[in-house]
Amino acid sequence: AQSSQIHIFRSRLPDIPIPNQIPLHTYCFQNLAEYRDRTCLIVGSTGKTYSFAETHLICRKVASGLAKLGVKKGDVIMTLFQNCPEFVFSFMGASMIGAVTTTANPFYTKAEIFKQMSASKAKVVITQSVYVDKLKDSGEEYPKIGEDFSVVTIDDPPENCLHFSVLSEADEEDMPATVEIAPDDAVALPFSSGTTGLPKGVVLTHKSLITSVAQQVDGENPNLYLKEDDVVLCVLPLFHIFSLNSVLLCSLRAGAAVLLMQKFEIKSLLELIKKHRVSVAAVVPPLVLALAKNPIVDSYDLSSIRVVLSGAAPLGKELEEALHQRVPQAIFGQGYGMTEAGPVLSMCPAFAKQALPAKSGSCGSVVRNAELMVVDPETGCSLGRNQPGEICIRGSQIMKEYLNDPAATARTIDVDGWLHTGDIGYVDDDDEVFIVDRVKELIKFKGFQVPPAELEALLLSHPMIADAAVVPQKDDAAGEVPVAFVVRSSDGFDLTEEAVKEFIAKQVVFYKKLHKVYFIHAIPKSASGKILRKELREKLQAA
Ligand code: AYL
Repeated sequence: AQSSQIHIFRSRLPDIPIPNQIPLHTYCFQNLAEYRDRTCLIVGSTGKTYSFAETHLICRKVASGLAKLGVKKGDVIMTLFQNCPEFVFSFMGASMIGAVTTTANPFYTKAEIFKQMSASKAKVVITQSVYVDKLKDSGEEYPKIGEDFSVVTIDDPPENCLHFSVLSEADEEDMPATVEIAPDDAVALPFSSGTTGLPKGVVLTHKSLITSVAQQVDGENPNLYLKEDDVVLCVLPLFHIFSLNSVLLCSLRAGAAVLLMQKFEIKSLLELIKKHRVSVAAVVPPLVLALAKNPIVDSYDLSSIRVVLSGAAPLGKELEEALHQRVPQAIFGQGYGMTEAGPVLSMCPAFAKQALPAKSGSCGSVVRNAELMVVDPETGCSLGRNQPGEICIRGSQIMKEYLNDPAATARTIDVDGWLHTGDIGYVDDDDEVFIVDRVKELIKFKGFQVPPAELEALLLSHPMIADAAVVPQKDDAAGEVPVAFVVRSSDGFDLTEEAVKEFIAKQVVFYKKLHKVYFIHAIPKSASGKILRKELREKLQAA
């Protein structure tokens, strides 16, 4: 019998007032007067620091400079770089004039960047000179630098590009006086494939991001307690929402310093942790693996670390315990998020100011001012405790929509406002969330998204491939890797695994590369033509 009862799970911490009627930059710098002279940003590679007052001033200058370049309210700018202070200045500067930042991965190929450029209609790209070639093409339909969009580089600008000083040295007093920003206006446009299909622009508004940050760090008893003297490690890329939200925006709001690292390299990471007394480390499971297993870790002083927050992919208990032995004083826990969810759904309650206990392996409990529901994927019925089903979330933090894609939006956010994650999990007797499986197509390589549909479309463009499907295969180091099942076309009899791998590798960023290609006679499909991914995954396990 179908039960009509709806089980809604809420945080064990009480709801808090959230000032989500103001713009994001106003919110993040709201307490500036209390910590103007404290360190806001530390550049790992050079040791250069920026105080909160300096950071705020440069953001305002960049806002003014962007306006002078013709960027108006609602326009999109793209950031295309590794972690650097200019990311912060650009993102916040854009927010100040009501513009939207789409954050792109600098390791993307030209084709991947082009897709994000055209979908987002970015007017300005802020980048490093080494990446400018990725923005050029002789193709007719390809937009031209200096004509169709402007390119600003933070180092020596190549031909037709501008130097970042045109932004950072603009007069902050020249800012357009009358930009009215509504809570429902977009501020960030990360790309995500969500539960199915190709990457889509995820419209995150001022209200969504303020709500999400507040759910983490605001109130009498913040769920993720960041102190003014904290130094928060920012080694995960800021173009991904985990780092952008839980590291950067949360630290700005809380007055904590952010240590920016361009990329993960174990020795310099350990050096910097020691030198700057890093106290909060946001990590992904592969980074936990490196820290837990690498013998050089033992010769470094990690005593400053008090919180290790892992997210973006499942963290094994054994792995967590292995690292915990090396950093025994730290509290370990997970955050669970999804770009579309704003992104945080649940956070370890042991990070709270008045800490609550949390079990190893749990993703914490649902954030405050939000509702979580678990639904049976077959029947759609709401499930009670300890029963695994699809995790759904509702609250002001979730995305407004997918950019220009009402159909995809409607598939993800239902008429009652519930966002369906495509993750299978349950809530236990202590209100802790456990993620046990994923029903969506998405593959996660070291926490990075690999959308199967994107690789399948590329495979199908190969003349010797008749049909293809891409599924995840478990991997110790990366969590999951993409592997392909390929049906050769009638003239494709001599198509090799190597050729297929190379064909894909040339067109995608490193983490989307195929690790294995299996040739089969037909891709298993449902009557309606949907790939039966579960069957393929089972084939892999049997192999
Ligand atoms: P996206 N455990 C298991 N799976 C996870 C976890 C976790 N802790 N976190 C994320 N995932 C998976 O959009 C899950 O399948 O955002 C989810 O639907 O790149 C998918 O990754 C979403 O991938 C935080 C903590 C942000 C985590 C995040 C996650 C951002 C990843 C802020 O504080």
